[in-house]
Amino acid sequence: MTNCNSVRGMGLATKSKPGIAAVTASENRHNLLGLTAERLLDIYQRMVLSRTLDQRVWQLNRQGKAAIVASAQGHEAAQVGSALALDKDRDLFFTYYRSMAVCVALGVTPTEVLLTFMAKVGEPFSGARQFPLHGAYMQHRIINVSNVVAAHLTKADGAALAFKTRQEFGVVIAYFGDGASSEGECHEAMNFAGVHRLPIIFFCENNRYAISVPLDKQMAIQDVAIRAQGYGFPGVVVDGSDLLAVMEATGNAAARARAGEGPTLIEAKVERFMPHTSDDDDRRYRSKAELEEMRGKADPLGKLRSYLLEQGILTPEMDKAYLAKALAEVNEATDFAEKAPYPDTSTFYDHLHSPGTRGV
Ligand SMILES: Cc1ncc(C[n+]2csc(CCOP(=O)(O)OP(=O)(O)O)c2C)c(N)n1
Ligand SMILES: [Mg+2]
Repeated sequence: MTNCNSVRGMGLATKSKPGIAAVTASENRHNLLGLTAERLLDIYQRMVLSRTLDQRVWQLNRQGKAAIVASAQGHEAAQVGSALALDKDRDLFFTYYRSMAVCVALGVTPTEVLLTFMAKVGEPFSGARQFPLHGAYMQHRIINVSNVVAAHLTKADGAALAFKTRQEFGVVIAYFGDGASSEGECHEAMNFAGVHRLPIIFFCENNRYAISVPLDKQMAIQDVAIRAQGYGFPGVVVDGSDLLAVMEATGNAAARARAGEGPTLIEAKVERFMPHTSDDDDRRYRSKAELEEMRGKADPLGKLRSYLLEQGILTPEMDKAYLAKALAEVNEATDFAEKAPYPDTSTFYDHLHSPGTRGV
């Protein structure tokens, strides 16, 4: 870590075991994190499932069956890696509109994901009253307060303050984008968290765009992570397309938080493979060449797949089987969600304040 409290990379690629002269990073990386081959394959399958589901929601949107999608394609390693580096039974996940892969990682099923995008009965976040994936799914400890950019960060502080006050040693992770980091509420939340040394991880998925606005029109610095200096806690830059690097950074931040050392800002550099949402046309502000280059360089699935193949953990046959399994699950979920009814108008006032209660 440098003097300015901001680090770039987490050291995984450079660590070596004493006495082993030429240990390459690729031989060692998951062992260093204590991840077994079995666990890695499970994580990879969650990423494959998230990508497959995400592609399906786009198809449903184009068929007029899903109102809107904010895609996680390109963000999967950042989202899945960070979520799975935490304790799903103890921590709290304050997501934002692009967090489909966080939800899939934590166990929200493909059927539930499609029910939320199609606003059908059985939708678990808001009873189909809200934007997809918005509301709360407390069984999975997921809270998605609002579509208002950065508005959830102060609420995430509140949850972290509760953890601290009750001495529960839980950690809050709050997900947001680079554009959100320019909002006043983001600064207020980070300042408060720094002052009170809250057990919170601010997890910024920096995809270089806030809709069509490029990063250099959002901020005059290179890394969002640098901002942590102003609030008195570490800022970490991590390659958000590298699952293992994300898991290490998030694990370290969680350990700091649980030890009472306070917040960490993690900036995961990612690429957004799709337009901002299904209502956006990104051909108006970025070129095909730019997109193709980033898809080649920063595909989290491709990177993890190569690593697993290299390590002999995955074979091309297994890979094919995983994709087929994900597709079969998503097809089954699609059939279910398409047949599911929309909420009956007699339930209009249900779920307005909290799922399962009458709002009036
Ligand atoms: C307070 C507020 N201002 C503007 C919007 C409209 N809006 C929705 S998403 C978005 C861009 C946010 O970009 P970023 O934080 O980088 O997240 P990304 O979508 O890139 O993941 C904007 C401006 C909003 N929802 N809330
Ligand atoms: Mg962005």
